Amino acid sequence: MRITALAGGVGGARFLRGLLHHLSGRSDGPHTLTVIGNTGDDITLFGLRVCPDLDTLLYTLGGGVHEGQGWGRADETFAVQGELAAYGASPQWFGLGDRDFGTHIVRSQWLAQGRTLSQVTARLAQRWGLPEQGVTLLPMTDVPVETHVVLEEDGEQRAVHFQEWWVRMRAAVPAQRFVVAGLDRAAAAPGVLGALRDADVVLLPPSNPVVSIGIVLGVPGVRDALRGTAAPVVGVSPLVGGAPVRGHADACLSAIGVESTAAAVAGLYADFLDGWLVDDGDRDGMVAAAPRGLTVEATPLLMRDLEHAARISGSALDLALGLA
Ligand code: GDP
Ligand code: FO1
Ligand code: CA
Repeated sequence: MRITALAGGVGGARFLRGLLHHLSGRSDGPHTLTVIGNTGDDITLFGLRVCPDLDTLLYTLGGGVHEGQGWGRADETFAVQGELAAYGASPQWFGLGDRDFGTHIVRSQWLAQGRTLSQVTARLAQRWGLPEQGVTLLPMTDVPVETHVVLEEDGEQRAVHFQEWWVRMRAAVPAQRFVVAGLDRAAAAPGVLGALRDADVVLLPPSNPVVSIGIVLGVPGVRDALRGTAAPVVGVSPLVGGAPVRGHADACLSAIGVESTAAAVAGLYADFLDGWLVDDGDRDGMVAAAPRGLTVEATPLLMRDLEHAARISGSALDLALGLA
């Protein structure tokens, strides 16, 4: 079975790690998983290209992630950051560990040598053992794009990088809107549209619907490929009991004028979504407001550990196979 998934960082990575665990126990293999990762979070810091969502996917699927945080490396040290701080180098609000720096250094070196982000990501994925697991990780585009957040302070509008809003401001300043710099010139990376068109199943993990999935959907051709694919498209709600499990998805939804409900999030995908998995606690609200033609199922959606994530991803996959 050829499975294709769109993904942001922590929510996407944990779900997909669960999916691989689930697939390893199925008898109908072999299976391949193509992951289309969000690159809107990317940022250049200290001259290095940092791709937080791709790295979260690499580290999580490769067994090197800091489990408590959900991003960054396990067993991390911060000697380089200390040296940078001693020089007064900025920014100091974004924590980069020494092991993580290794990824950014080699990525930046390979990009400077003229390789595309797809080629670089494929090399990084080899180091993390993704091909052996049947996983291909594709950036959504090879063109550098960056999500910026428009803020209004004292009647003046200004835009900051998504990471500054998310990490430094903790999303506490209301966002007026999100602007993805470079997205108009961005073409889908090689393999992205084909992976959606030729899939047997397309899954949307419980990633942030605005600044993760929403950004991937903005890449020219992606939305059309999802509308056109013969594969069932099934999504998993990132909201549990009407609230995000972590992060600031509610602040992102409110910025685009969408309620923080499982039904409203499904509405963002209504033109291509076939199945929608919601948390048990959101079942009643969902049944009342489900877009027409959408098959909805409810189950506990908290990914407490690998076993829970595997069960949830298995439910999403079974829902999709029932619609194929
Ligand atoms: P990010 O890029 O690191 O923010 O990660 P994603 O965009 O992939 O996922 C973020 C979303 O994952 C948030 O909106 C969370 O609500 C959602 N999420 C995190 N953990 C869980 C969980 O255990 N269950 C569900 N259903 N959603 C989760
Ligand atoms: N998140 C934080 O809240 N604080 C940090 O200092 C931080 C550093 C960081 C470094 C590398 C990386 O891959 C991710 C990092 N994150 C950090 C997470 C990241 O900012 C966001 O959670 C995602 O980009 C939002 O999707
Ligand atoms: Ca992200």
